[in-house]
Amino acid sequence: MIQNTKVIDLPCWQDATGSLVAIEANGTIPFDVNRVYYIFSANDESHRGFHSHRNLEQLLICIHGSVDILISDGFSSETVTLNKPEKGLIIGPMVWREMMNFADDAVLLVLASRHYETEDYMRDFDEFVIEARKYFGETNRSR
Ligand code: T46
Repeated sequence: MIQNTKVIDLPCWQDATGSLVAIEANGTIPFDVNRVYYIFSANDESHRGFHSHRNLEQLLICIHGSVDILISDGFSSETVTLNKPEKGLIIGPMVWREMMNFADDAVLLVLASRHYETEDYMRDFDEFVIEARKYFGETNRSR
């Protein structure tokens, strides 16, 4: 996987009456949740994201429909399809993301570790690659 990202199976309780997914901060996901937002009414022409975050940690879940998430750590990239409510994608700091191929009925739910901070966004891909390579290079060296 791309560094600082992880696909997780969310705990799901199913019986004849339906299904329930529960997510606990600092349990199921490794951070406090300080913000929740969701994206809907997108379609297959919608292309969103195009940024990284310096500090933010997030869990993305497509709770209805499907969407592709392109993630890059500045070295390589990968596309993860989110297409079921019990599949989550954790994205940590210094990961570029783009969201595309939204199904018309897609609802992308995001649990975020921090409040909305415009200064946390990195929107220039070339600058992101330089900073991410420094960041992950240093992270790798300290392992
Ligand atoms: C991310 C991906 C997955 C707010 O006012 N508060 C918020 O918490 C957010 C997330 C957005 N906004 C405003 C800022 C913009 O005027 O909503 C508008 C659309 O936001 P943005 O263009 O950043 O949306 P996306 O879909 O490109 O990116 C969002 C998140 O911003 C980002 O953190 O990781 O979803």
